[in-house]
Amino acid sequence: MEINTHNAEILLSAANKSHYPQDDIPEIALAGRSNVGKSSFINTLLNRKNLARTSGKPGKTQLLNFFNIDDKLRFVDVPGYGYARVSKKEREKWGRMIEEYLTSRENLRAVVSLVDLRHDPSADDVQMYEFLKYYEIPVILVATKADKIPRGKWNKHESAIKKKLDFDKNDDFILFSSVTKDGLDAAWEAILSKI
Ligand SMILES: Nc1nc2c(ncn2[C@@H]2O[C@H](COP(=O)(O)OP(=O)(O)OP(=O)(O)O)[C@@H](O)[C@H]2O)c(=O)[nH]1
Ligand SMILES: [Mg+2]
Repeated sequence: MEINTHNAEILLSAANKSHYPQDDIPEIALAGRSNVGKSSFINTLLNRKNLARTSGKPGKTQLLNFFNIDDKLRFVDVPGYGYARVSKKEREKWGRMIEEYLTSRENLRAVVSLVDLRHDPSADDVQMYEFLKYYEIPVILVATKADKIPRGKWNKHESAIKKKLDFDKNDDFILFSSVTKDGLDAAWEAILSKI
């Protein structure tokens, strides 16, 4: 499929089902810990500086943000999990919002699950991966911030992440950096194979 990535815009932000777009355009959702680089991933794939707003302030993205790409594909930026400085009540609200989307959205083709290449996946990362496997949602695992690890150590970090997640070798695994753009082509290839 030919997609003109220049033709990208934020479409809407949704708190629940009633706000989701009503059509058959395929969606790829981005999930991961707060600050892992979800919004940066979107910006890098669309070659835009700040379409999906990024910040040093974790927990900034609080709604499901739908991005329209050339009327052929949507990215759905999901609020980050594991941010300690939000109340329990707020965390539960996020949980329900994310769960509702992931378990009932027919447009969803795959989830790009982002983890930080530098660290072992957190308990939340493991839980998210298990959740996606349980619901049989195709996963594209993206290990971000690869620029912060010397290339010679990438393999070691990749193995540690796969081990901790009990990674399914049928899922895609992509080493990625929004700074160097490593993994950009592989990420697009994986996404286009799912839609
Ligand atoms: N060095 C480096 N920094 C990155 C990379 N990706 C993201 N960052 C930085 O990490 C911080 C968080 O990035 P965001 O893209 O806003 O993270 P997010 O996952 O969208 O965060 P929330 O919206 O809070 O859930 C920003 O300061 C980014 O510049 C990367 O590949 N390499
Ligand atoms: Mg974000």
